[in-house]
This record gives sequence, C-alpha cells and structure tokens, in this order.
Amino acid sequence: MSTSTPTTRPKSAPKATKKRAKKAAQMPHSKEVYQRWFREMYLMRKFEERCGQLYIQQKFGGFCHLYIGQEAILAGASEAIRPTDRMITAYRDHAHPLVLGTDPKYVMAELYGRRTGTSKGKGGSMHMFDKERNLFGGHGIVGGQIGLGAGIAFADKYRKEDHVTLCFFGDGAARQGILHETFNMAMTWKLPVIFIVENNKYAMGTSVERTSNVTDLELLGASYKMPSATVDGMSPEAVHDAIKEAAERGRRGDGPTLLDIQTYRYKGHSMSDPQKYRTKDELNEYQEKDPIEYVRNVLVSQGWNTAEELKAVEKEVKAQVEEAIEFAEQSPYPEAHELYEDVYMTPNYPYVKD
Ligand SMILES: Cc1ncc(C[n+]2csc(CCOP(=O)(O)OP(=O)(O)O)c2C)c(N)n1
Ligand SMILES: [Mg+2]
Repeated sequence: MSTSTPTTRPKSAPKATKKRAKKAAQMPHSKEVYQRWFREMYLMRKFEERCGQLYIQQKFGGFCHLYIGQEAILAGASEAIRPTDRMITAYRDHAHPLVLGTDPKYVMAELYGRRTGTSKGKGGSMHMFDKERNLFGGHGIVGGQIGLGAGIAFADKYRKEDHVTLCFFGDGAARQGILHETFNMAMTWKLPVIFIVENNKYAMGTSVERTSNVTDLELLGASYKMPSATVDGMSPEAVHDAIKEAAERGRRGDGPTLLDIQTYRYKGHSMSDPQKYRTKDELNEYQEKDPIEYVRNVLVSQGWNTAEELKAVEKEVKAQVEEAIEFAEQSPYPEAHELYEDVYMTPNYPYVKD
C-alpha cells in the first residue's frame, strides 16, 4: 500500500500567511504554544488526508466527513480550556479526540469498526467518544448535540463543579429549532456552556445565504440577550481569545456565550460530494489563510524553528498516522454479542423493564 499522501497544503507558502506571521513582532503566545499548534494541526490534517484515501480504498465504510481547513478552531480552543472541561460535537468529529490527546490509533480503529476503537468499534466515523478526556461524542442528528451540550452544563452546575462545556455545531445545525429552546433555557439557568458554530458556510450543498434572510449567525443569540461574537476561525489566536473569555464567563456563573466562528472546509461535505455549489476561487481564498502555513511561518520568522526542524515534525506525525493505520488493520472486529453491551450505563435503569 502506498503511503504517499495527497496534500491539501498550498504549493508555496501563501503570501497572506507570511505577511500575518511577520507583522506580529511580539507574538501573543509562547514558542511552545505555536509549536504545539503546529504539531496538533499537522496531525489533524495528515490523519484526515489518510482517512480520505483509506475511505476511497474501501478500507472502512459508513460516512466520512473531513475537518480539513477547520483545524485552527480546535487548536485555539484546546489552548483556552482545562482538561476537565467538556466537548460535544457533530459527526465531523475525527479531529476533536486528536486535539484532546486520544491516541490516534484508537480513533483510526473506530473508523475501521474495530473493537480497539474509541467506541469499541460500534460507533464509527460519526461517533467518537472519550470518557477520560470528557469528549461526549460525535452525533449524527444535525443539531441534536445543542440540547445535549446544555444538559452536560446543567449537570455540572447542579453538582457545583466549575467545568465549562464546549458545544460545537455547524451553520446548518444553527437553523434547527432545538437551538432556540436550548438558548432560552441556557440563558434562564445561566449554564456554563459555549455554543460554537463552526461556520464553514455550507450545510451539505446549501449556503448560509440560501438558508435564511439572517446570514449573521451571531444575531441568533440576540433574542435571548446571550453574549455573542463573530470570530476568525482561520486564526488560532482569535479562537483562543474568544473561547478563553467565554470560558471565564461560564465559570464565573454568568452563563452561556455564542461564538460564530468563521471557517471553511477544503474538502466536500462528505466523500461523495461533487462540490458544484462553490468555486475554486472561494476555496483558494481560504487556503491562502491556511492556519498550518501561518503557524509554520510564525515559527520560522521568529527564529523559533528552522524549516528543516518542522519537516522533521511532519515526518514524525506521518509515522504516527501510519502506525495508527497499522494498529487499526491488525485489530479484531467486535463479536456479535457485543452489540447488546454498553447500551445503558445503569444496570437497574428505572425506566427499562425486562
Ligand atoms: C436532523 C437531521 N436532518 C438532516 C440530516 C442530514 N444532514 C447531515 S449533515 C447535514 C448538513 C449540516 O451542515 P452543518 O450543520 O453546517 O455542518 P457541517 O457539515 O458543515 O459541518 C444534513 C442536512 C441529519 N443528519 N439530521
Ligand atoms: Mg456547515
């Protein structure tokens, strides 16, 4: 099997990212943070590029929604929260466990439907969970996790624990009715939840403009007087700052925040999307702002790393991804009887009678 990967990296480092990196004489974060961001985002990107290839080779089935292009959101978010905080998201969820530190081999094994996967091979691409790292999935029902996210925050508030829940959903999910009921209750009860729209401009092939006369999603918080902001999702720093502020608000007991984070997915909605609804120019516009190239330029222009050192990091990450594939392919499938296990957590669940 070939290990060469198609790259979503622009051929030459785009001018825009160079300019952004050089302009900042004093960077807002330390060398270590930018180095971590580089490794993390490169891992998300390479892992997903390989997922795309493996899916086409029919190594695993089901759905496969790639996060490529949106990595700066998770890089910025993970730097702004505590390990005890919670995350919940939709089906575009392979990168979330990776940024939280789940070993890529368990994520890959889940994609392969193997028993060693994060959901014991019974969830697949859309249902990544990691209890230890407080990742509450991976949900396929568009918008379903909006209510669940508020529920997790409710539980934390009820137990007087100072965790914050990051509830991610798409621009399409933002149009679901559940958002309004949840926003109302979350504001009434001042729940420690951050509603994060990963606004990649499209819900499958439907643009934000085609969905509503209100295209500024930040305004969805207005009827509930929910503090809201629009954030540049191609900038890990901007995402970090917005989430840090929102997390502090939640922990202070001042309730939820809505963040409309502007991003872009370089690939189609899923693997079977001909992408007729958008232009190459639009894609190029965002690739010019590629967050991995931006962070690479920061590290090199600040003299924190040489280009060669970053190439060495890329090599390590690629090897890690290949190891994950190897692990997944060597792992067994679950047994048939396992279908009936892990369905309910509580043995004497009071609402289910034999
Ligand atoms: C309740 C429900 N309706 C429709 C679908 C089919 N569907 C799957 S993904 C999707 C688009 C959602 O887009 P968005 O929320 O913007 O997220 P993105 O895929 O862009 O990350 C739709 C309509 C679904 N899974 N669930
Ligand atoms: Mg979308």
